[in-house]
Amino acid sequence: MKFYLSNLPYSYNSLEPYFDEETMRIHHTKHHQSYINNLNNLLEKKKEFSNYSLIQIIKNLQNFPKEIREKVRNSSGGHLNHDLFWKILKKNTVLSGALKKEICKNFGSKEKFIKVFEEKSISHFGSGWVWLIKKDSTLFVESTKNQDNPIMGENITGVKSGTPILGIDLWEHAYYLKYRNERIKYIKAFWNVVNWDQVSLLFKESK
Ligand code: MN3
Repeated sequence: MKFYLSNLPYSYNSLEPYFDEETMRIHHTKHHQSYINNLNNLLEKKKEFSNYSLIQIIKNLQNFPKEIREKVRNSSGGHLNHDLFWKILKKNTVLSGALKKEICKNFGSKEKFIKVFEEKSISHFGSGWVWLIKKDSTLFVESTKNQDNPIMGENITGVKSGTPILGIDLWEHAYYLKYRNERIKYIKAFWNVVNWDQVSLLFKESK
């Protein structure tokens, strides 16, 4: 097996009461695991891609045969998106420093950024993700469908590409056990578990 599920850097109950333990456990061990299993199964049949890293797969989807391209797109995106999502979750961190300055420069204030991000999340139809994306020297918010990621490129996702430094999972499996049909409550709760230290690190590392 080429790709595998990493342990979370925290316990399943550590984001309570905002993200509940049962959702975190199922989301990580079942949903994320199944994207990895699907990806490994697809690559098992296509040995010519066995030396591709996850990023190489995602950035070169056009190289995959048409009959498996959509499946590779969904499973590789699902793996990468969840890896990022787990990393940017932690309670009790504060937005500060260079990232805060950049968010204020691009959106006006932290509050205005949150408003833009929430509006994008609320208006997104169906499953997908909303991202804070860095591209050159700007930050912007975009949503992608299903398990697409902004690094796949505009010709695949239909939205402006760039490096995601923050993202929210808008699939029902991310919130339905606790928040049921009230996606808005989950989106509001998300701000209590954003790991701003990690988002700052991703901001600094991305070109
Ligand atoms: Mn998910």
